[in-house]
Amino acid sequence: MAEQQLYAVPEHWAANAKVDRDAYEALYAAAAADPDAFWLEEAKRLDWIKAPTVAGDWSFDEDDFHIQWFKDGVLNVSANCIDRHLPERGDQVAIIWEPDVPEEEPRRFTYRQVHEEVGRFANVLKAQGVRKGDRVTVYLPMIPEAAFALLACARIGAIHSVVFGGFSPDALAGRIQDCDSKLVITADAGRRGGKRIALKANVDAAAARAPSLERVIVIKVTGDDVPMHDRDIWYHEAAAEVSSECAPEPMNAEDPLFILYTSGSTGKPKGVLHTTGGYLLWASYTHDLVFDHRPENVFWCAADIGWVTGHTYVVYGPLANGATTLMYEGLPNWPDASRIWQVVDRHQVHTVFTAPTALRSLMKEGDAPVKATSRASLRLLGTVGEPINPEAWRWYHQVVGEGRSPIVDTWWQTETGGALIAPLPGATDLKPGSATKPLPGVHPQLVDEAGEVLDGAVSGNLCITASWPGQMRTVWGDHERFFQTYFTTYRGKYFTGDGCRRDEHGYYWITGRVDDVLNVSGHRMGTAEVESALVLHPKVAEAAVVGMPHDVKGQGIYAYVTLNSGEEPSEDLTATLRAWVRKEIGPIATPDAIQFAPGLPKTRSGKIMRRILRKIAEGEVDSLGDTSTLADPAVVDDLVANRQR
Ligand code: 6R9
Repeated sequence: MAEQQLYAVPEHWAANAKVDRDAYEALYAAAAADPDAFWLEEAKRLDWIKAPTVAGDWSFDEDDFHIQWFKDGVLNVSANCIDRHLPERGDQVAIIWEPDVPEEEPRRFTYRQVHEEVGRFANVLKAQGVRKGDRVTVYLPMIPEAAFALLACARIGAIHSVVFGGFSPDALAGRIQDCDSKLVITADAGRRGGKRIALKANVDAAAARAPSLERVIVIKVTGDDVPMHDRDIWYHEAAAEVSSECAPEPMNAEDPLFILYTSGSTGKPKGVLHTTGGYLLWASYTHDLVFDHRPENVFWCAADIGWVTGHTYVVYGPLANGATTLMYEGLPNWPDASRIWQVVDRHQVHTVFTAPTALRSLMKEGDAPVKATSRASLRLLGTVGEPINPEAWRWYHQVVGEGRSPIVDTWWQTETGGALIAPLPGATDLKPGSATKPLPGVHPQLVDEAGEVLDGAVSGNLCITASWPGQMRTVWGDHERFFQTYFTTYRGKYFTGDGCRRDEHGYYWITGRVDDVLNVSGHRMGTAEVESALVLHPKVAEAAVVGMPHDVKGQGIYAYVTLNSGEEPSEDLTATLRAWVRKEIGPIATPDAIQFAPGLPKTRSGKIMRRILRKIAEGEVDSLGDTSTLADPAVVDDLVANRQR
């Protein structure tokens, strides 16, 4: 099989890597044999105010359910990401910022400058009454101030909740209310691909539906004219009033660091909570191992800070390790398909870490835009967010990387804090499309539907049997939902929601979600969220949403819509409903196809049979399976006849 082709560790990597094959095996064995000793030793990579004496204290069992790591340790995340580097690398560039518009000048901040900026930002927050434990919502474009805002929250012990700038006012309002946040940090507007995103206007619209909101700090980015209300203050004005000296707050390892909302298979998005010590350790550990971190290398994770990848690999991991991290304001294919590789040349980037969807969209433009650039500085490539198809993998490896750079395909989730299954560039032979093997300290297991453990080369549902420091600790405000969602499908195990195959070499191949979560361009989207948005429209009676294969996005959104009686399907209505969902949730949730259906396939008990809807959306109309249990089997013929392409 072509996918089984092995790409051996390149010689220069094998000879020079921090962790080679033997070292990986030794680390894996050590972490399995004595996890507590292993993690207490690893914890030394952080700077503790009080070093922990215990590592993991956890149980996934219902009677005794709890997850804690390093619980008697005290530290501050921002001091770990900034202050402790000052003696040795105060003048090293910590953050390179590349603007949306290529003609504009990049900005660079040394660790010393980041220290000042973060101290000042922290004092602005304090002056607004923000205290340890308060929630601060961050709704910003990819600007350096976004990193400063996160680190400023961490410095004073406030809990940040970043909301992706592409989310609608409604989605933003829901996320402000859910964690009862009183303060939002935003910008007048954002810039992406030459377009404006009206962030401040969105906050104003959200405020009407978010009564907890008291204060909005506005960063001037575009200079757009925005109305300022009583609750609004300009960041630059507030910053002029305060000093840049702010002592970091001592935090217990289990104090919350941030909330990040993510989609599940049911209900509203969940506020995933990560805590201070375990999360930072996981960010540092995985960034170091998976990317073979060296302080002299420029590291570029192209994710937005609105997603967990941006948290862990733009901000926390690299800065905890004293790296130079690149933040890019814009889009991968704007102004043209050379942009990413031009940025690589401009900043002599060593590692690029991006999503398969971005690669597929660039691949469509051919090799010329890549070959127009040098990329001589590139040594390591990474992917995250969704399975990478072997074709895109090979293009990345051969055309972008010219065969010399390993690809680290990192599998993980918002819930896991950082990578769990990923190759190490100097240790792991690669197979295109496989995230390869678990990191030391990670214990994956495949189970069948009944929960039977599957050994050897098999496919099954992916569980993790033991806690790791970067694991989420709870769903904000709903600990019961945390337990129910992740620990009841297979008792005593963390269930990831992913299907997975393990091959004869023990390599893991993630096959995608087995629940009702879509992965659209690497973004998680609950089918239930899109359905709720659709049925809010006055003409819609019922909606069912499934995924469909999509060349660039990986998965597209296919919506079956039943209209209220008296309403007629039309192309106009299709456009209206697409715009409606965009407005309700955000552009990433826009349905790719809408099929008007007089009825949906339901069992006699009224349950929608999504299996059938998925098959039709996928075009597999000849393998619909058993439809005899349907209340009205005839609806299927109509659905098949009117399938959207
Ligand atoms: C980091 C992130 C998590 C879901 C996850 C899985 C999919 C992520 C992947 C991958 C195959 C990879 N996923 N990385 N699938 N190979 N390397 O993406 O977090 O947004 O929470 O999404 O993404 O299905 O369950 P998140």
